[in-house]
Parts: sequence; structure tokens; C-alpha cells
Amino acid sequence: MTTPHPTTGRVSNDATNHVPGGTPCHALRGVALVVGLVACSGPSAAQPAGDPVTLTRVGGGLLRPTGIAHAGDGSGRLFVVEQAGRIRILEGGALRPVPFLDISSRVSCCGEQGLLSVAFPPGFAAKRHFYVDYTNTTGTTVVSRFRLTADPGVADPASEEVVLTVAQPFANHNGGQLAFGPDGYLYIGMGDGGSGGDPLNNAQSGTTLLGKLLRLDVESATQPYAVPASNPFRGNPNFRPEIWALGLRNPWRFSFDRSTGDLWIADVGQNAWEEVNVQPVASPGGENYGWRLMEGAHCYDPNPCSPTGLVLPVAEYDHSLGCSITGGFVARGPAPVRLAGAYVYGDFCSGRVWTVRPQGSSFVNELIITTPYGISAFGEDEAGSLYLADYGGGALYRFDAGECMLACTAVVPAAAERGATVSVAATAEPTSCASSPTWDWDFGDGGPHAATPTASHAWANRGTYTWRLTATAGTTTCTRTGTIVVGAAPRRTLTAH
Ligand SMILES: [Ca+2]
Repeated sequence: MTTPHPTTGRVSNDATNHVPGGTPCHALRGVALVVGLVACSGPSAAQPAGDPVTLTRVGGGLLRPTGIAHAGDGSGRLFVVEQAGRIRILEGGALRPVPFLDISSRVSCCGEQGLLSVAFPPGFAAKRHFYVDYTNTTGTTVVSRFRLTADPGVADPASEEVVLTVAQPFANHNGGQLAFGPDGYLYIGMGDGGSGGDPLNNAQSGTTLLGKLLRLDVESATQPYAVPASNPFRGNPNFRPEIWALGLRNPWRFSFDRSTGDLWIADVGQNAWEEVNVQPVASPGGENYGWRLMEGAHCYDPNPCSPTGLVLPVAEYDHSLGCSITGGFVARGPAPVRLAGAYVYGDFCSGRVWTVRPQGSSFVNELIITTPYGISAFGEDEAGSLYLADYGGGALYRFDAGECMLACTAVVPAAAERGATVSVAATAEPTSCASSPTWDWDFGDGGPHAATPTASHAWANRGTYTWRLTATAGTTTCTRTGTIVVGAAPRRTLTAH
């Protein structure tokens, strides 16, 4: 399966390269030297309560989902944005057959264009209106307000009130995230306008809304919007007043921590680095997140560059681990405990999901689960449970407490000489495990074990020995066994002089 990425246009890896989170003894990716692939234990029944993470499918039948939102109206509904221009309602585990909104005739799709998000204002239940971000048939970004019909499950497509339009010079990097901050203002993620390398230098230019995070007051009496008095560049002739932060390439997804109000921005990288940025709730705005001077924490254009005045990411990963970041949420729901208080994010191409959480004055990044999904969006429900959308598979998955899984490899030569020192090596990839693996090498000769992934051993006597590697994470183990034939040391050749 190949799937064009809504945020990069890149094509995802073959899904068969990835491992479903629910498979306890899974295939190994990218391992060239594997000896003795014999055994892999399943997850133990005695898991630490609520500790590991699994994904539970909660809905399917969606076409290219790009966004997940709740309305905050007590209804428990999830609203799923479909890229071609529809919003569907997932309610009681079922997808309502009638779309909540269908504006597909006004939307350009797909690639990185389309209907990209929906946001419900505080007090939606009484206000009965909401906002969407889409690219119209000419590729221009449109932020619009729509109203409900008498049926709270159906919006009126004829009620559209355009709040903002931003022309797009290229088809890619449209941003597209809308979210209401704890201040009640609407934040809008705008990409740099597209192409590659930000050729127009939009992200660093104060006179364009491209490559920015915008902050608008859309709920006041002023139409189509008011610029909040506290916007950082208001009154500065070199900046558009709508700008809250700059230096963004394609902030496909950002979110506010529902507990602290901190703002987390995942910015899609160019060719090398995907990044996570965090803005404390007390920030007055005006941050410059660096693009195109920097890609992640690395100079891009110019190179070398000066990072003075730039806000660098709190986490980044290179393209050996993925190709396009999809920002998520800080987990504040009841489960899984392992995610609690951490910012959860993933990659569209590799299906990996990580957390990053503050620890002292730094941030700790951790791989949580490797999924087979093209992760196009995360979302949270009213209770704070987290979800992800699988773009190609058209399904939604909820993060639940699950079971720890562990895959491991062992590299041991098939033969060795008696008394010779032999090197052995092991790797393990834990999934949803709370702790890093511990190691046990049993060399099968009654001698001492080794407790490190790489070790050395010498078999003293000739014979065939069965070795065993055991990797353990929590109560889950992964075992590899094999044999080594130990022969006589080569005869020494005596040379007469
Ligand atoms: Ca940056």
C-alpha cells in the first residue's frame, strides 16, 4: 500500500514493513544478521496495571481522515474530518451514515490539500457553530464558520461565513490545524506556502501569514474577526497583526494541553529533521521557531546560521525513524497511565508513536509503540482519551492500557574454536514496555552468564552447545536460542629456523 501523505506528499513505506501493535511475536525490521530465530514469548498475563499501551480500533469506513475532534458539548461524539470535504460523526462506536458536513464541492483534494481540520468554540452547545480549515478549488486556504441545522448531528453547508483566506503559492504545506486556546482565541496553523526549502522565505517574513501560527478573536462581535489586543506584533508595521508565532514550515498539527494550556507544535521537516516545539501557556507570543534558517536544531538556509533569537525544538528525529511528523496531544485521560502527562506524537511514514515529557530542565523522548498505520492525526475525546487516525486504512484507534511486547535478535557465530574468545550481540525492540530490556546470555556450557547485549565468551571444550539469549522488559521476555559448534583449536605449525 502506498499512500500520499497529506502533509508532505511523500509516499509511505509498505505497510507490511511495520508490525501491528497487537502482535506479540512480531517480525523484525531491518535486521540483517539474525541467528537462532527460534522463540519469542507472548505478553505475560501479569502486566503492571495500566502500564503498557495498546491501540483499540474504534471505527472504520472513513476516507482519508485528516482530523479528529470533540465538540465539548457532553455528547461524547467524535468528529472525524475526511480530506475530500466531509466531517463524519463517530457516536456509540458507529459512524453515522449522514455526514455532519459535506463541502466537498468547495474543496481541493488531495495530496496535501483538502478539508484539514474542525474546531469547536468554547460553549459550542449553545452557540451551535464551529470552524473548519480547507483549501478551496483554487488552492487558497479558507477558514470558515458553519452553523448547525435543527438537527445537532447535521451542519448546514449553506451557512458558511468565511473568516479568513490565505492564498497559497504552491499546493503543499497548507498547515490546516485550527484550535481554540485556553484564552478563547482561535489559533490557525499556516504552512510556508510550499515548494521546497521555503523559496519565498515566507516563514521569516512578517508581512505574510504563511509559515506562521495565527491568533484571531472570532467569537467577538467584530466580523469576520478581531485581532486580540495582546497579539505580539500588533502595531508593528513589519508584521501582520494576526501573527502569534513565526518560523514554521508546516505545522500540520498543534494542540493545547487541556490541563496546563501549554501549546505543542509539531513542525514537519524538509529532508532531514522532524520536530516538536512547546510554548508555555504564559508565553506572550512572538516566538520564532526557526524555519528556514533551521530545520529542527540544525542550520538549513543559510548554513552555517545563527540560532540567536530562535526557539529550538524540545524533541526531533531524523528520517531514519520516519518522514513526516504528526503532532498529537498531551495525554490527560484516564488511561493508559504510561502516557499520562506526556505529549504523544507520531510519524506518518513509519507509524511510530513517541512521547516527550519534561524532566527537570530538559525533555525525555521515548518510543511507545510502532504501528502499521499512516498516522495523519491524533485527537482526544471529551474525557481526554487519545485517538489516532490511520489515513490509508480509514480507521480510528484509541490508546488503551495494553500489554508489553518485545522483539529481539541475537547474533552468534555458528562455529568457533575451542578456547577462542567469541563476540556475541543482541538487540531488542520493546513495544509498549515500561522499562528498557535487561539481558541474559546463557552460553550453554555451564559457565557464567553475561548481562549485557554485547558480550564475549570462550567455550573451553569441544562440542555442540545450545546458547540462549533472554531479553526481559517488565514481565515480558523475548528469547532466542541456537547452537554453536566448538571445534579443536588449529594445530600450531612449528617452523624450524
Ligand atoms: Ca523549528
